[in-house]
Amino acid sequence: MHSHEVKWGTGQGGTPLNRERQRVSLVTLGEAAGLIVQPTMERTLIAVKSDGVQRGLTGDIISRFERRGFKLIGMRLVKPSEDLAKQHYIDLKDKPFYAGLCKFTSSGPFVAMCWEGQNIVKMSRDMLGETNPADSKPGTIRGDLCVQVGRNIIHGSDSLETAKKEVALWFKPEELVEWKSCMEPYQYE
Ligand code: DAT
Ligand code: MG
Repeated sequence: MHSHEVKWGTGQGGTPLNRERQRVSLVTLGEAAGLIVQPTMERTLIAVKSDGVQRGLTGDIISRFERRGFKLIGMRLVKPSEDLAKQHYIDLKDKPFYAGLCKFTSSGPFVAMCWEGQNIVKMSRDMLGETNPADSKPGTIRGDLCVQVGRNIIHGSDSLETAKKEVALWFKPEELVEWKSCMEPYQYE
């Protein structure tokens, strides 16, 4: 049966399968009309930078993402090459702090992680706080755990497009693990 042939209501087509088809058709119609916006499942790059690792904050940071209900699908502890650090921060290449930033980043250790969840790009940026810890609200990672912009302990992709690029920069496809979380039915309806 094509979706436009679905009989609405409880009469004909009232089997569970048809009811599910009707629901899907209604959602599709709602989306097309712009009435329903489905949140998207996204992936993002979160990294504990060398200052965060040195200060023993890796566990706290991972814990916040776990407790929020996001899913870890990739993790690597690395000492990045200076080239990789430069590539990672390429958008900032004209900033006066670029060289120092890349040098500091490549000193390692650096914990690169890929996390997955609905709307995770924006939600994780909110969890990080502002770039400058001094502007970050208590309760955020930077607002709770650090003081200065050059030692702000964590990286998070700032848009979906950046996230795709950054996850690909730090992870080979086979380093990302597809797994089904047993918590999912209690996090997403
Ligand atoms: P964010 O890490 O919040 O995405 P960004 O991409 O603008 O911020 O900058 C990347 C990193 O560069 C940032 O986490 C710390 C460093 N940085 C930014 N602005 C700086 C500044 N004014 N002085 C020193 N380091 C800075
Ligand atoms: Mg950034």
